[in-house]
Amino acid sequence: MSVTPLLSGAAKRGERILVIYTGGTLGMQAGAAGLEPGANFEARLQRALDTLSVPQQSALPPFEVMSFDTLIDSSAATPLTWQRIAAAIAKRFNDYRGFVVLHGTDTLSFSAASLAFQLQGLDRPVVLTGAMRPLEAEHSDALANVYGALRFAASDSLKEVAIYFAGKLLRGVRAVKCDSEAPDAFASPGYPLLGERVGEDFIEYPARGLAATHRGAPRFELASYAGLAQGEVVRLALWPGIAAWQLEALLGDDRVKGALLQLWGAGNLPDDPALLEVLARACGEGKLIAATSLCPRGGVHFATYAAGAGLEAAGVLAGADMTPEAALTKLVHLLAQPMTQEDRRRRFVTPLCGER
Ligand code: ASN
Repeated sequence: MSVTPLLSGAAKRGERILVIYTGGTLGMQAGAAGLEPGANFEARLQRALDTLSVPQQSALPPFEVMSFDTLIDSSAATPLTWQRIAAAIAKRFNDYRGFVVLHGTDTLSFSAASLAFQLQGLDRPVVLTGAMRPLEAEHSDALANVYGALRFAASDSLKEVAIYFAGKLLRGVRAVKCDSEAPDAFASPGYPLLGERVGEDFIEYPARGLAATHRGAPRFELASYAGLAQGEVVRLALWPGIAAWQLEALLGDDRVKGALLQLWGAGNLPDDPALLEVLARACGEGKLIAATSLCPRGGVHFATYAAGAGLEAAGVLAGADMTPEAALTKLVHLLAQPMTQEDRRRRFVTPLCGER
């Protein structure tokens, strides 16, 4: 991994932003089988930035670019990818005033959520962005997204993991991809915007930032995710007609250490005691099982309906209004930590970085 200074001028390292390029459509070029991550990214980015207006160029903070050795379509990301991005930031943390991570959009919200758990207590911005169209494509959103991400990454008041996309600054651990085609592809259904671009202004809403207790004093948790990258945490969304043997087939495997269930509405599942039995058995075996809602807004509250009342007794953890991304990456993160199962269960229901 090399770090190339761009627009560095006389700025000292601690005044610069580090841009970490991991792959994704933003930097893709046509290959034999379709779009694939392209090389020479630094030079291509510089060419694109040269097309910005003079006031925009002078508003850009100085930055350096670092490219991952293996550039991926983010559909190929695993928990190890999340670990590598966090490690790259942690290693250089004190050398830069902020970080921009360029990432494919398909799993960008998973990486953002995972970074929020690994890089707890941030005292500077970590902003992820990507694009729906490659940098050199017609009507590309790539340059505008990189420009906005750099502007917010230079903020003195943003102290958390955020996503900048299509003019919106979202809390990373609250974001979901909600469109597979339009440029405005991300939303945070359970939390308001942290900031936005209005014309040439980049506005922040600091009152919506993380509570002081959750930021300003870095306390990174960088455990190995290697085991978790082998499929130890699974995810299952209910469907009408789901049978207990199907749940058992997924949760009964010894290799499974944790699971995210996506339930109906406020936390309901079909009226079949055998389903609850499978869940109770898995929890009893020490598996970390959590539930969120299939609805993008609201959350799960097991006590609301009789249909959900058995879940708590079975040992299932309520994910409240967490996104599936946040709940799944939190399960991975907690299972990677050297702590007791009781501590994992307690921390799952405790807000760690604004995720619930
Ligand atoms: N498949 C791409 C990726 O996630 C999609 C994108 O970046 N727009 O890498």
